[in-house]
Amino acid sequence: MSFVPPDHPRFLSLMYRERLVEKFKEGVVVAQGLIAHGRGEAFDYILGEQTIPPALEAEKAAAALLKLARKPVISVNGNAAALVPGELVELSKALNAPLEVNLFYRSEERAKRIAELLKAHGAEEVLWRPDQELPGLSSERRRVSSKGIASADVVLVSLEDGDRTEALKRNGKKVIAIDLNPFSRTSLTADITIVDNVIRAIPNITKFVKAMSEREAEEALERFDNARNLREVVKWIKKWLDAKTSELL
Ligand code: PTJ
Repeated sequence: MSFVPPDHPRFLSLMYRERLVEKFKEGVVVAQGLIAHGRGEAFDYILGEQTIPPALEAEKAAAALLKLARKPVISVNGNAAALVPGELVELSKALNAPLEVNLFYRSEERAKRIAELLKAHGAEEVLWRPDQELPGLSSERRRVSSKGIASADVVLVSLEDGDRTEALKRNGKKVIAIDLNPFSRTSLTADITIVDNVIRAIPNITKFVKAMSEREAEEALERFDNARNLREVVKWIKKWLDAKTSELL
C-alpha cells in the first residue's frame, strides 16, 4: 500500500482508493471497477462528499422496505465487497438476510474470492454459486441463486447496471439501488434510489434497521416518493454548484 499522509485533506478518499487498488491486485475488484469508482467520486464531489438530507430519507425508506420484506437479499459485487465488507455483513445480520455475490464481470474464481472476503469479515453464509437464471437478462448478472435473488421479494443493489435493475423489476422484485449518479438508468428504475456513497449508505441503513419499529417502517414507506426524492437530490446538486460558482466570482 502506498503512503498516504494522515493530515492530507483528502485522506479518507485516498485511503479508499488504496483499498480498491489492493483488492484489484487480490482479484476481488476488476479494472473496470476502478474506472466506475472514479465516476462515483466525481458525483460524490458535487454532493459535498456527505449524506445529503434526501439520501438519508431514502436510506430510512430502504431500511423500512428491507425490514418489512418477506425475503430480502443483499447483492454484492467486487467494488462493494472491497469498500464495505464488514458493513455488508453487519447489515445482513441485522436483517437476517443473505449476501449474494452477483457480478457483471463474473468468473468462478472471483466470486469465490469475494465470498471468502465476506466470510473473513464474519459472514456465516454467502451465496456465490448460482443455480438459476434471471429471465430477460443476457449479462453474467443473470446468474442467480434459488436461495437468494431468484426467490427474493426485495433486492438491495449497489454500483449496478440499468439492465439488471430493469430485469429484476420485470421479474416482480422491488429494487433498492445505491448509486451516486441520480441520472443513471438504475437510479431512474429502482423503487428506492439512494444517491449516496456506498461507504456511507450501508452503515446508515443498518442504523435505521436496528432502531426502527415495524410501525415506523410502515410510516416511512408511506411517506416516501422516489421521483420526488430524486428531484430533491438534483436541487441539492444545483445548490452546491451555485455555491461553488459564487466562490469563483
Ligand atoms: O464487480 P462487477 O464485476 O460486478 O463489476 C462492477 C462494476 C462497478 C465494474 C460494474 O457494475 C459497472 O461497470 O458499473 P457501472 O455501470 O459503471 O455503474 C456504476 C455506478 O455506480 C455509476 O453510476 C457510479 O457513479 C456509481 N458509483 C461508483 N462508485 C460508487 C457509486 N455509487 C455509490 N457508491 C460508490 N462508491
